[in-house]
Amino acid sequence: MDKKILVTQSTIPPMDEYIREIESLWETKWLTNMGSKHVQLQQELAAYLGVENIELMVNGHMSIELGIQVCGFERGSEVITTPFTFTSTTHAIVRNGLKPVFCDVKPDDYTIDPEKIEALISDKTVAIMPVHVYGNICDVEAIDSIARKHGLKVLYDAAHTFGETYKGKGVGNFGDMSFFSFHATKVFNTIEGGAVCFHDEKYKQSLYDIKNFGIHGPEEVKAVGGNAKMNEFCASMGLCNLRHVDEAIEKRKKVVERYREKLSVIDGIKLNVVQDGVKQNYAYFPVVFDPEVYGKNRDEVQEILAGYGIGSRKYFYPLTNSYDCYEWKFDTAETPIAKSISDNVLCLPLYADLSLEDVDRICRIITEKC
Ligand code: T4K
Repeated sequence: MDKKILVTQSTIPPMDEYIREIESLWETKWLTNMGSKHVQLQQELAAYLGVENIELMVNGHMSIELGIQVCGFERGSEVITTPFTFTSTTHAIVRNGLKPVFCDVKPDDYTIDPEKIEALISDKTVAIMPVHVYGNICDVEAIDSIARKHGLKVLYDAAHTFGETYKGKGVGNFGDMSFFSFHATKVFNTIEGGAVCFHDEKYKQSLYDIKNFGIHGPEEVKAVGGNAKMNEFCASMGLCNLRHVDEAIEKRKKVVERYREKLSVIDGIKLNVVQDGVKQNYAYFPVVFDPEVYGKNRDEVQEILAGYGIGSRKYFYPLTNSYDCYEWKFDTAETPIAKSISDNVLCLPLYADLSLEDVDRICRIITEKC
């Protein structure tokens, strides 16, 4: 039986490094509630990401959900977003009592198509929520100018873009807020975790309140917050992983380069775009199959790979505008490019420790189509 390869694998530090990091927790017995690890990680991440303001959260999803919440939009307002994303983005909008309005994506990088945004703006629109999907950075300049013209907030789902820069600027600086995920499957992980990066200082207190019950002191509660704190064990994992993340991204780069070298010559396969001005993090390796030219469809390729013990994932199928859990019924035909990408894309295995021999094996199977 061939060695099993999963679609990704968490990057974790050497065990003794993590144990050293958490040793002090046995002395202090301070396990959560913004302890020293939380404080340190928040500072180190602000520096690494090159952002002024950051608030750590329990996971990426709650970062989005609570980030939207502190904006204080009226219930029933509309948020323009894309359906080509993980469940979380659209759920976070809906769980805030807001209506998602779906905009199609661009065929080259699968991010929101700015040319199609303005037609979707109504008197109920309050924000645009684009997704830097696969680490492809949205057209931040065009989105910014539309948002300014119409007085809308821009909230980026930056879950896939840890450490990326655009024209030398940390990606967390664009728009009003950016939401990061530090889930186990991400380029940088804190086991579970996430963060909100934001410009306006006024959100500092409200984000803190919302993640910590609105407690200002032992006898003082000033806001109706919940609990979305990152604990000290997760923060410790983050501190360790941050020391190794550049090395991990370098290793991912080598994997991606090998995939590109082997797969770019195959007809009927479209590889992810390489964007100008972007320092990439090599988060995902999406491949879009054209069944007419390649001779097999995406599902057949996934099945063939699975036969060799190789995992792949249809990130992101189905589109979120096909879900029937929302009170509104959307039509995926309104976002034809997103539909076509979602129907044909397959993310191949990618993680720092994936060997180039394994990449070659995966590419051989795809090249030989059997
Ligand atoms: N916005 C976007 C655009 C996102 O993609 C996500 C999350 C979010 C928001 C929300 O952020 P979080 O709240 O999750 O922080 C995964 C992740 O759970 C999810 O974080 C991620 N996006 C999504 C794209 O993928 P699954 O269902 O694919 O995970 P799972 O459990 O099938 O794992 C995939 C592979 O990863 C496994 O085959 C092996 C490996 N793995 C997994 C886990 C859980 C590990 O090596 N270690 C692990 O601990 O959702």
